[in-house]
Amino acid sequence: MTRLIFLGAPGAGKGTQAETLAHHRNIPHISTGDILRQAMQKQTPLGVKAQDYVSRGELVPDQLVNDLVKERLYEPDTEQGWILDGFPRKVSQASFLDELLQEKHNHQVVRVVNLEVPDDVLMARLLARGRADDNEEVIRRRLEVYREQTAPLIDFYRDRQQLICVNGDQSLDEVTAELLDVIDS
Ligand code: B4P
Repeated sequence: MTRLIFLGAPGAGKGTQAETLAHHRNIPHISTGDILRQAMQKQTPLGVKAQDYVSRGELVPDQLVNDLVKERLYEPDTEQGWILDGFPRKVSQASFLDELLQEKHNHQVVRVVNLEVPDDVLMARLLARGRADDNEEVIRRRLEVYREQTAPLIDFYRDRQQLICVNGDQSLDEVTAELLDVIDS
């Protein structure tokens, strides 16, 4: 059973690798960023609430993302496993997820992959992608938010012996190969 969380800075390759791995394992790839972007595109109530935060590079309020993750993890296609990409992004979200997984899976251990990539490489990748929130000023803010709010999760999961670190500064195929190697070991 594959139940994985992908951590990593903006541009570390979370979305890219989570998609590849989910396809490989035939399990759902659950990206809070993708769900928020779809909601923003369709201008749903969630999308309207999220828009301003995402465009400034800030995190969307916990209540919004917690609710969407809970709803998604209760869909039937998650029974054979799942990959969570971009959630949790704060210790408060990790605590929420703990409670949810205890309720859903009786707290079986989930593994957490941290993709490690230097800041200059992150910036270059995101500028090259050029999504709406990929301009230099917003990327700088996303990196700050990552350092302040998300990076503490590395120690949080390391202390609980759930953390696997992978070098994300390699070609796409090399990162995938290393990931498959470590999650199967
Ligand atoms: P996300 O969609 O999660 O965006 P991201 O952190 O920028 O990473 P992403 O997955 O898109 O990029 P990847 O590294 O794969 O979040 C966007 C926003 O949504 C957040 O800023 C926030 O506002 C909100 N949000 C999401 N989740 C939230 C939560 N839980 N709580 C609150 N708010 C939340 O790839 C980047 C680029 O690098 C791509 O172009 C890719 O092709 C390239 N790349 C990847 N791997 C590479 C490699 N090995 N070599 C060369 N290029 C590579």
